[in-house]
Amino acid sequence: MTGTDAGAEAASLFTRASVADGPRYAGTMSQDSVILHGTRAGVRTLTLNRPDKLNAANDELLLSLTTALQAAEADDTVRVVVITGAGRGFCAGQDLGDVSGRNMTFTEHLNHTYNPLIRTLRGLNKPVISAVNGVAAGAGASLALAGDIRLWAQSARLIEIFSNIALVPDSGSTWLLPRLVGYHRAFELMALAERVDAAEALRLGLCEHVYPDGTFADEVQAYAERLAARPANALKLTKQALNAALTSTLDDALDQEAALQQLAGDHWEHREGVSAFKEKRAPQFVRENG
Ligand code: T3D
Repeated sequence: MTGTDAGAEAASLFTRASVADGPRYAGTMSQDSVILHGTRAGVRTLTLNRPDKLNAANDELLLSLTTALQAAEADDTVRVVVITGAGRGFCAGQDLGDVSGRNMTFTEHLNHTYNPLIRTLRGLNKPVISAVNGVAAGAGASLALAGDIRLWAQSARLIEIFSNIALVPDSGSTWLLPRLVGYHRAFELMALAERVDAAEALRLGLCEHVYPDGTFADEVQAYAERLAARPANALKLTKQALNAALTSTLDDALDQEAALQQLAGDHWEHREGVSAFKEKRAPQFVRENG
């Protein structure tokens, strides 16, 4: 399949499904957009859509993705966000064709594009799944690592490729990767720009699950729907607690847990969970008015 065919295939998933037996994804979608949006069963799927360039990131894509994440946050019907790529790539990092004529320093560019994106993604009050359908390189690798849950297709691979063009890893890779694999393995992956395949990614803890390429999109949707049925307020507070704990002392984490537990315990979700346990039924955490 060529990149163009792959883009058309990704776009046609929306078109075909919305007229067939129940939409696979529904919602707004335009074929020329660099980010395709689709929502089904509380799952908002954002698809990077520059398949001819393995979804390499230009400014339009980066700013649109940040805006799309903010829109997902503001939409009460969205309970889980999935980020994936159209075609055979997830994201090949910065579009290298876009760099030379740029009217910004590297620092300005990162502060204008990648850093707001990663901050928005990591700060989202809803679970974000990085659905890594193919190669994730450079800042695309950072994006692949940044999700709360990382699901990989069998043929996906991750490359901390920055040193091939004599740059420093960015978009959060220097913060995330050593926390996942330790300083030394992180340095080696970055220094040698080694490819990490799906089996190795699973072993290293860079992803939670690997699925066959052929059923990947369906597996991701099914996983995301499981997550969407969980208590949204409790997951929001869990994210806040974990993110704060990543840089805090045990003492601070205990204080934080005590404060957040009050917010969780006062919420209707907690009462529903306890009632469901006593009544020996499944809890119902999805309500129209949140
Ligand atoms: O602010 C700043 O600018 C600093 C921020 C930096 C963040 C970064 O991400 S730096 C890292 C930038 N990315 C790269 O260096 C990766 C470059 N790409 C590759 O090395 C390879 O494409 C891959 C290893 C990712 C995949 O290889 P392969 O063999 O599977 O595919 P391919 O044939 O190389 O690529 C397919 C097409 O995508 C090809 O176009 P063509 O020849 O068919 O017309 C290729 O040029 C294009 N493409 C892939 N990556 C990029 C790209 N075009 C522009 N920019 C890319 N990053």
